[in-house]
Amino acid sequence: MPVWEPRLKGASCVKKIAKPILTKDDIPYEAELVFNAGVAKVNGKYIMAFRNDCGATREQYEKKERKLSKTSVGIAISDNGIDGWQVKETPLISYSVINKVGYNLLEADCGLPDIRRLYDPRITVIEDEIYLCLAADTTHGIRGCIAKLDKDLEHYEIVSASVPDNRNMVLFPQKIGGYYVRLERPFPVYGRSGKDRFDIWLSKSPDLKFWGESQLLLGVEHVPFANDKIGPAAPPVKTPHGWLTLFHAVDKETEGRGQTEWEGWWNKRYTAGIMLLDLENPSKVIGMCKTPLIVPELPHEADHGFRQNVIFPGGMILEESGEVKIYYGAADTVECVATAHVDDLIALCTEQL
Ligand code: BMA
Repeated sequence: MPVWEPRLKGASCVKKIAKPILTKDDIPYEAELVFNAGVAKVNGKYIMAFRNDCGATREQYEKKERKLSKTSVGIAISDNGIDGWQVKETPLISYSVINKVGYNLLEADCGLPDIRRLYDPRITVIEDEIYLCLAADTTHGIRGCIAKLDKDLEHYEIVSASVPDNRNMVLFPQKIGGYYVRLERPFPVYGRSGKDRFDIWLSKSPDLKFWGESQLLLGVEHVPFANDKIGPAAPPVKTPHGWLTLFHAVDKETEGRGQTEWEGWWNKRYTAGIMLLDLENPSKVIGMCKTPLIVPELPHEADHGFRQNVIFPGGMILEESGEVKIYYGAADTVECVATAHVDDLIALCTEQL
C-alpha cells in the first residue's frame, strides 16, 4: 500500500476558494461543526443541505467536559453558489440528541424506527423533484435513506431506507435504461477480514423504493491513493463523454499525522478522486484519474478542525460555461468549494487509462 508524505498535491486544474464558504458563524441556531453538504441548482438558485454537529465547543470537548451530542441538517440558499448563503432560520431536520436512553426524538418526525440521527445529505434533482440521500444512524445499524424534499425546502418524507450497514448514497439525476440508479457504500466486515475495506456499489430501482441488481462498481484496491476504504461523494454529472463521478478515498497512517485539535487519535486522510462512468451502462468505469483530485492542504483542511486531513465532497454542479463547482466538507468542521473546467476533469479521467 502506498504511504504518502504528510503533504499531497491535488490536480492543478482544480482551484480552491481559499476560505470556507459556510461555517458555524453563518448559522442562526446552535451550531459548531458545519460540513459535508449536498448542493444542487434549482431554478437558477443554489440550494445547500448541510450537516451540523454541536453540543460542545472545542475546549469542552478536549477537556472531556462535553461531547458532540446533537446533529441537525440545515438549508442555505445562494444566488451564485459561492457566497451570500442565506441560512433558513430553523433546521430542516431537527436536532437528534444523543443520550443514554436513546436518540429516538426524530422518530416521530421522519417515521424511521429506532432513528438516532440523519446526516451527510446529498441532493439530486430528478424530473423536477428534489431528493436527499442521507445516512441514518439507528439502534440497529447505519441505513442509507432516500427522502423527498418539498419545494418549500421545509418538509421532507423518507421514501426508502436500506438494510444496515450502508451510507454515502447518491442518486443519478435521471433514470437510465428505465431505472433510477444509485451509488452506495455498504460496509462488509466479515467478508473483508474485519477491516475497513469498503467499496462502491451500484443498484437500480423502478420506483426509488425497491432496489436491486446490485453490483460492485469500484473496489478500494483499484484506487492507488486509498489503502483503507472508498465511497461515493457527489451525485454524478452527465457529460457527452460519460457520467463524471467524484468519490472519496481514505488512506490510513500507522504513525500519527500530527492531529493537534479535538480528536488526537485521528490517523486517516480523506481525499477526493474522480472517474468517468459509461452513459448507458453506469456500472462500467471507463476512466479514472490515478492520482487524487482534491487533497487536504489549506490550514482549515489539514492543520485545524475536528478531524484534520479530511476532504469530503457531497456536491458537484456543471455550469453552462463548462465550469464545475465541487463542494466539500473540510476537516469535518467547515464547508468549502473548488472549481475546475469540465474538459480538464474529463481529461484527467481518460488520459491515464
Ligand atoms: C466518515 C463519515 C463522514 C466523515 C468522515 C471523516 O466515515 O462519518 O461523515 O466526514 O468519516 O470523519
